[in-house]
Amino acid sequence: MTLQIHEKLNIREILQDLEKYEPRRRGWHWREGRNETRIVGDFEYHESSEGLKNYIPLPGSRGMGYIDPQPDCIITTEIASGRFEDDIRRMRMAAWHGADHIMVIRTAGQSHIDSLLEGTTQGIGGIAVTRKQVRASRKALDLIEDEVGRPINFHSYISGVAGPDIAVMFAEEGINGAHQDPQYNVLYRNVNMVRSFVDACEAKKIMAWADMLQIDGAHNANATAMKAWKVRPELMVQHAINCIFSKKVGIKPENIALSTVPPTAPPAPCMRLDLPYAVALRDIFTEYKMRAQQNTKYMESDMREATVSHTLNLVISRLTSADIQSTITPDEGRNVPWHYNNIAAISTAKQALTGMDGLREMVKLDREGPLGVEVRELKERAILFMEEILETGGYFKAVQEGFFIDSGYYPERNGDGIPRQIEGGIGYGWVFERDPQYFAPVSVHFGYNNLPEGFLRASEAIGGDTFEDRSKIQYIDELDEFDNVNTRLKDVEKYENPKLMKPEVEWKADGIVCTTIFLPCDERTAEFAAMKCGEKMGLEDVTVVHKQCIHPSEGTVVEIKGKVKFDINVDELVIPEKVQVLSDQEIRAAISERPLFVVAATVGQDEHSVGLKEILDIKHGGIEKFGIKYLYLGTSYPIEKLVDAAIETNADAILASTIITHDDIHVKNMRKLHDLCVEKGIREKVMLCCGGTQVTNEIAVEAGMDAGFGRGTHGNDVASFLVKYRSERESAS
Ligand code: Z98
Repeated sequence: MTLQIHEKLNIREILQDLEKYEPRRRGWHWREGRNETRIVGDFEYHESSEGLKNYIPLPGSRGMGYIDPQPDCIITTEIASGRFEDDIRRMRMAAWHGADHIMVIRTAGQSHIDSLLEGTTQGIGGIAVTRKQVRASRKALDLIEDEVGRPINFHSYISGVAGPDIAVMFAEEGINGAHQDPQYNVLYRNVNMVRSFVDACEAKKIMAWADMLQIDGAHNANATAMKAWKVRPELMVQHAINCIFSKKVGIKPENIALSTVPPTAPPAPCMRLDLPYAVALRDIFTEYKMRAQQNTKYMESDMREATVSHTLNLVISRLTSADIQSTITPDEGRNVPWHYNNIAAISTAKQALTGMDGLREMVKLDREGPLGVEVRELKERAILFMEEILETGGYFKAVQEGFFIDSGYYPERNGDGIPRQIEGGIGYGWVFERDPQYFAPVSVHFGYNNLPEGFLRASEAIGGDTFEDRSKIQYIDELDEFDNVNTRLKDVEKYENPKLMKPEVEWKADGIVCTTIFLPCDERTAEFAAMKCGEKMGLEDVTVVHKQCIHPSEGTVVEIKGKVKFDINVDELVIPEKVQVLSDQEIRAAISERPLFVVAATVGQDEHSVGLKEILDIKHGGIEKFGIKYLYLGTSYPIEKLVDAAIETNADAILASTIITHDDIHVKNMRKLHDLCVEKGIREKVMLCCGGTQVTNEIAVEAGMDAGFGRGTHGNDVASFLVKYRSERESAS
């Protein structure tokens, strides 16, 4: 099975024979060709990696030959629609834009689930992770990575009391990376701390076998703390605990990644706080990898604000280092995981990292000044924190005393940390010392195992375990007869016909659209007025996803989402044939070989000049940019004089603009222009083009023009036409 670029990913084919599917590889994959100088298009890159086979480049690449250089670090996107059949399509789109680390966060906190779920999907307050979802996603990613020509890392979460079970399933299914940090369970999910650390030994051991990359959970302290910048020393302590613990269990340091996050965002003077923190981390954790998370603590529903904060975070990544660059969109807060916002965040990372390629070769961090002082202070605070943990009697005691997520800047303490009881929490009392006879017949296991005599490996006792013999993996299909992928696909079956579609945001054919509305009133009134607008526009289930006060009484901008009921039938659309526009280089080459001269004016009693000037002037990419020379004669220009000017200057073309349309004056003017040219004997020689807001190519051609240009026309459209039409006419004559 291979993907065809012009065909949609077929989920039914993915599901076919899924019970037999074997992931093609295990382990994490870094981008290839880093640390090499690379030429892409006209440029040399110093911090890039191998390019993609298929990709969507940044919009600005238009003037640069549509190049799509790939930064050196992995780019992450979190995909979380809650339906794996829809997630898979988003993964494909994300990969084309440059993501090669796909994290799937399930809508039901995995830590709330007490065992490995097989065969279950929805119905328990969200989506839990199941083998079927994981396998289908990995199978699709195997195809997607072939399509883009770069391995894609698939990632999820190993947490809660079912952590070790999940780890086994992930290892079996070729998951390449996971969050695993026992501190996360303890602090945020109140899993008993002893249980959490014991389970983590087993989970980490399995991750080490599967060569998975591990991300810790320190960033959650940042997101949870009242004043996020105050917990910087604690974040370092959390990183340290999980790093050294993981290393001792057996994960190799290059597979241990710190989930670093710049702790603040504007309006804080964030660089002065975040940069020293980033430098201090890199000073201490030299042998580990840096997963640079985007700040989420201060992310509201405003895309623009999130993008600026993200970009500032990316400056830090380039000034220090990042092995993985994470991206997140405000959608998490808005509860609308849009496909295109995933892409927007990936593109922000790709754009900023590429733009700052080689920055460190030119800009040096000055450790002599305030940066050095601040870095030293942070490290000292973190070390003092660690020492106090030891004095208190160790990590468990420290947690019990509420050391963590305290909003004081250590050694200051505010007493508002999250205390957990050593003898309490979920799973308390379920840790037992291993009996001397203890024996687990598995090939990967942490700690004591009473290997029977004559056995080299414990799993020999059962003739190999699932890591050694995949045929022993029990694949259980979904058991819910009402809510499973097949029933969900059936509900949207008619949209498998590519001629039929509906707008969508989250799930296939969900009908959701998003609209931006400005209302000239205060914020509260605007919120309700915007919902009313949505209803009047025929939307259902209207909700506000974002609002921003522009002025307390003058206005508010509101973004709403709502559902449309209708379908779009492609067969009913009138789609004019797409005009193939020559590239800028092709136009320039043709003009330099044979110059072209045009006369231009806004004709009749029409004073509009802007549109035509945009087409002519070099400033806005007008035809002048390609070397075409022109004579601009002004507005309200008589058609007779325009034709005379063309004769006098021996022009190759006449560009006439006509905006006013009452009484069909635009059509009459075009006819008159054509007729006059015929009368004066130049119609065969001169190309006639007319433009205006109500002009279309069809109207213009019918009125005797060679081409018409309407809204959205740029200089290159006109220049391309002139070049192509000139040679077409010549070869026809
Ligand atoms: C990120 N948006 O990292 P539940 N373990 C750790 C975690 O950080 C998380 C979970 C488990 C963040 C992701 N973090 C949020 C260390 C989640 C998930 O039980 O499924 O919620 O655990 O990019």
